[in-house]
Amino acid sequence: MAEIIDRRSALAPVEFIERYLIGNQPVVVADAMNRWRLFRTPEELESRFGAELVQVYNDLFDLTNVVPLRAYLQEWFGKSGEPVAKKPLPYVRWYTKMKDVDFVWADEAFKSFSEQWSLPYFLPNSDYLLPCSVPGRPTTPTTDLFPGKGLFISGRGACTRLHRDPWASDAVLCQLFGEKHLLFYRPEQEVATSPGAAKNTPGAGEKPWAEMTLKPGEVVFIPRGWPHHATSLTDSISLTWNFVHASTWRWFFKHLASASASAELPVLRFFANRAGG
Ligand SMILES: O=C(O)CCC(=O)C(=O)O
Repeated sequence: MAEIIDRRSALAPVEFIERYLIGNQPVVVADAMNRWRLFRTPEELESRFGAELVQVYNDLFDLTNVVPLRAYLQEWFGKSGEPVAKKPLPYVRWYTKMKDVDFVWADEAFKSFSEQWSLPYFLPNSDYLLPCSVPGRPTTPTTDLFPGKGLFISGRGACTRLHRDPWASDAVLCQLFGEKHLLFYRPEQEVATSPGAAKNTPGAGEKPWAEMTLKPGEVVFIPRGWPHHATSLTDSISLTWNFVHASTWRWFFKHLASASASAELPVLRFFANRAGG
């Protein structure tokens, strides 16, 4: 039988760090977005950012297009019936800058709503290795750049296929609108997760360790090394970022010495060059 992922409220940062971050366990926190005043519907999102250019990906992380957000919402949101028109369904991952390349980034949009949300209270507010922060100085994804920080905007049926996050990083996924179904596999489970691998769809072979539905207002913590697969059960808007906290430095350094880290160098360099000090 599949495991049940812990669902917590009033989760103290000390407990989060020990039990989930160092302990490398997923958790859902139900009350961390209670005070956010961010857009909560596709209509609000469109009226604010409809004209902005956004990055469109396939069901992994291959960029396929750049379009005005309004064009994506009009084509892929509010559809009834089976979402079979196009496979894989396109998926907007509107990331902020994380590489030294000229591109379409979400930085200006994030600046414009930085006062309408806050660091989820259970997360550490300083001492990050990624982004590289000055020890003790407050660091927050509301105003600081983090790798993989962005708005994930997906029509019903769009997926992010099975993968492990890069940089030996942890991630949080904050659900603003709609519902997502998530499958989690343990890090030691042998599942195909290399980008582009045709096989990295769940179902064949290993069974997931846990599955869950993420609902609006909930934040799920996705720990380093855990293969995971996400399907948008409805049209969906999430806010997400990745990080490496000093408390998990051992795993980060071990990862840097591994072969897969070399493909991740552009992002690591970008953050290394920005490190304050
Ligand atoms: O929400 C999704 O579609 C995928 C989220 C995810 O895989 C991640 O944040 O690492």
